[in-house]
Amino acid sequence: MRIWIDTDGGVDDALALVCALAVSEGRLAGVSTVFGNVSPRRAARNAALVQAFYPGKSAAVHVGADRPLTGHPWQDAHAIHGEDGLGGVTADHALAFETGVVREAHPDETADALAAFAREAGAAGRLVCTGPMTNLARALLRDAEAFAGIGRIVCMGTSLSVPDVRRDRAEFNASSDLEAARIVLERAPNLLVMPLDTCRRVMMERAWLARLADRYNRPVLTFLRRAHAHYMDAYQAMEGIDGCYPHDALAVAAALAPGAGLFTIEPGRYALGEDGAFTGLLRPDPAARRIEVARDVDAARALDWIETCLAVSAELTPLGGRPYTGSGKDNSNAP
Ligand SMILES: [Ca+2]
Repeated sequence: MRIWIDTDGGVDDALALVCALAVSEGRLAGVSTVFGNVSPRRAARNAALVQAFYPGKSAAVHVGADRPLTGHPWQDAHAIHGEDGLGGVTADHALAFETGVVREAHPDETADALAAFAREAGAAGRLVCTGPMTNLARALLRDAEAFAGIGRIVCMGTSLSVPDVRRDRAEFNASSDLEAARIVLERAPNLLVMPLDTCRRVMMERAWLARLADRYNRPVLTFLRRAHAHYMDAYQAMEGIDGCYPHDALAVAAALAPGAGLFTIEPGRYALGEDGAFTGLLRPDPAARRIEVARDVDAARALDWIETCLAVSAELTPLGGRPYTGSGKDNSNAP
């Protein structure tokens, strides 16, 4: 299995990366970043940082699209994920990561890197998109054929229902670039969509994460626990829960552990809602292309799968000391 993660650099993205690194024994085929929770540059730094807990194994992080396909302005999600996307922990760490890991590039070059991965990996390729779908849409527009043989594409985004009509949109990733999401639904082969409301059936409690961080006692676990503090505080304020939903890690689970029986996956034909609280909603449309959707999840099994990933991560990462190698300078604080 060859794994590529396309991420927008938030807290659940960091957990998703850790899970992907666990499944891939600490080495991904590549990472690309997109605007969303934070800027794509910031997201690249965050992805490099997570990989730095696995010394000597960092894959290149390609900086991708910094705006939707329409070019319209976008809103980040710092209120939920923190200014740096990781609950402020990056400031404390005075982070360094392996020099040369982050590749500044034109969004077209990053789209081409994604397509090159799809072409080379073929049936072994697993592409997981955990942010707005802009990079994948760009890649499909430029070289759809490259994706024809890919093993699986999983995108976290869209929603099957409107959880709360007071919301200004149905889901963040799809609504942040609706045109890109539409292109992905129309063209991405072997596509599985992981909707928000399915993800919200898995509650990751603060005490659960704290317990695992203590049990597995590695810098990467301490980092995850601390990065989640702000995120969980935000959910506590918004929804009164003492935890959060591991959206992006569930997308990774669906792509990398299809035999684990975590999800109820059904085919369907959908268009995307475009107005207000319905923006990014999956609306049944008999004229649309058939895709697969994770309609339900076994929450207990999903949490067990994440725990297994954290246990494996503990084995893969060094105990104590600075987890970082090299001395990459932080020059990407700007959102
Ligand atoms: Ca994300």
